[in-house]
Amino acid sequence: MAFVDEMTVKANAGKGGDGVVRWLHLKGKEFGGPSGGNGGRGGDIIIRGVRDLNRLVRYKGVSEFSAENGADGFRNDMEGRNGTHTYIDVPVGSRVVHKESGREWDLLTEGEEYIVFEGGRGGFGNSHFKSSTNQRPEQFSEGKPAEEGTLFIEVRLIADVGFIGFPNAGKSSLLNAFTKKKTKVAAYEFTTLEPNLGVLYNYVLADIPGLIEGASSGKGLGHAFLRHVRRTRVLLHCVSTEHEDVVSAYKTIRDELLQYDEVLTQKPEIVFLTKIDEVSESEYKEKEKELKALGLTVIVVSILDDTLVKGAQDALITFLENLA
Ligand SMILES: Nc1nc2c(ncn2[C@@H]2O[C@H](COP(=O)(O)OP(=O)(O)OP(=O)(O)O)[C@@H](O)[C@H]2O)c(=O)[nH]1
Ligand SMILES: [Mg+2]
Repeated sequence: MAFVDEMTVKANAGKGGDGVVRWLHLKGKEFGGPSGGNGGRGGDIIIRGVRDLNRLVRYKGVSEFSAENGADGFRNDMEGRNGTHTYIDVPVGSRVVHKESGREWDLLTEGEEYIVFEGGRGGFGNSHFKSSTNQRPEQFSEGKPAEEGTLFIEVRLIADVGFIGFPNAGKSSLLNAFTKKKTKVAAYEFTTLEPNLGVLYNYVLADIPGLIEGASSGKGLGHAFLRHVRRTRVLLHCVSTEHEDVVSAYKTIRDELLQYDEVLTQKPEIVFLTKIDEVSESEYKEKEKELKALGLTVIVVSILDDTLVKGAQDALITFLENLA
């Protein structure tokens, strides 16, 4: 099933139950006192972080979440039942935005929860209004309306390293080489259509779809999936030796990052010059030199060479450790 990493839904908490007007019926007494109970509280809409990246798929086709209304009060001063809360479970890493007010919540740990829309308070029954001067109150109040609005939910993966680069740069091949993943790899562009996570020692690596020039204006797969590298500590930028001009290829991707959000360009970055087996030694050395001249940390790699793969992996770990 396709990965769903954003959705917009309407949600409404439960309305409070109404208070009621009731009278005590006591044996032998014609007029008992007031006994109308208060209404119950309406249920809340609560967002909660869960460790299930694919959770939003389950909500496909759901356009509205509602919490239960509070029940009206009863006779004998009985309060109406509170409405049940409704939980919206979102993958850990998600950001939820209340569209109307702009309020935001980040759910970074499992079980973390926030009330986004509060249920209405129950109204008062006539018992509540009893006083020395008002022995037989006919008053009651209605339950309060509930909060409601539109939520935009966006999944942002939590990973240490985000793989970025042109399609076909060898990102997924490296993820597979570094971790036990068996992500699809193929000799055409946009093989990867949704993010993949892998684990290298204690580090989580996130491989995302490729970017191209103009991705920010919708070219290729667009650039919305860059949300998945927002929370990463490090960018691993793959530049293939197949580019005639590696410096311009590098800068094209950097520019797309900038178009998406400047914050991404401020993350520590390590550059992998990939597929060095595709060109002569002097050629990749020249490309490596050109990239290094930009002041970048550059590691050369080919997935066909185990020693280079191991070296690149160690370089990445060292890079991460030096940040800590
Ligand atoms: N010769 C050679 N081919 C490689 C190397 N790394 C990857 N490839 C091949 O390059 C092609 C693309 O590799 P992928 O890992 O799918 O590239 P990607 O960057 O994930 O591509 P997208 O998912 O489309 O963005 C595949 O045919 C790989 O087998 C390498 O070091 N040397
Ligand atoms: Mg890929």
